Amino acid sequence: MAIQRTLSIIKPDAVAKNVIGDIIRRFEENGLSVIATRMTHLSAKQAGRFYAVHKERPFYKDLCGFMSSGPILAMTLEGSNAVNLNRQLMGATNPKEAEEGTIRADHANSIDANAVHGSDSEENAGIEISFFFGDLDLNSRL
Ligand code: IDP
Ligand code: MG
Repeated sequence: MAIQRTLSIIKPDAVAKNVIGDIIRRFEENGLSVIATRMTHLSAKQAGRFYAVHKERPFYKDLCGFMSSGPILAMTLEGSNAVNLNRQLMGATNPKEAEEGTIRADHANSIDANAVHGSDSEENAGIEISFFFGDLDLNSRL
């Protein structure tokens, strides 16, 4: 399987619950390496730019409000099949549908406050990584 990079965000609900360590442990135990991190508190406008693909969706305004409600931890993960592996570890968007043992099954309270974001394709991973990180911030672990 090809080595890939993907963007993960620990959302404001999970940061507030103090489960950053538990989430990163799951990535590391499953063969993903953290190659960049950034804790930040987005404005609603910045969250809106990040989630621009969803701007026509009915939940867009709430999503931007939630993502700017507190600090987040953005990180770049690197490893074999990183995009899909991260999505598997996250679980389904709606925690009620998330498989047992996934991050969202264990830490998400609702479809809005669902603990983590993960890129959904290699192309979007590239775009999302550049939203938070420049080349000099990315420290390959290979
Ligand atoms: P994903 O985070 O699993 O990739 P997306 O469909 O890309 O899911 O949606 C982005 C985020 O928007 C979700 O993580 C969730 O926080 C929020 N969201 C998605 N669908 C709904 C919904 O039906 N109601 C409220 N929030 C939603
Ligand atoms: Mg998505």
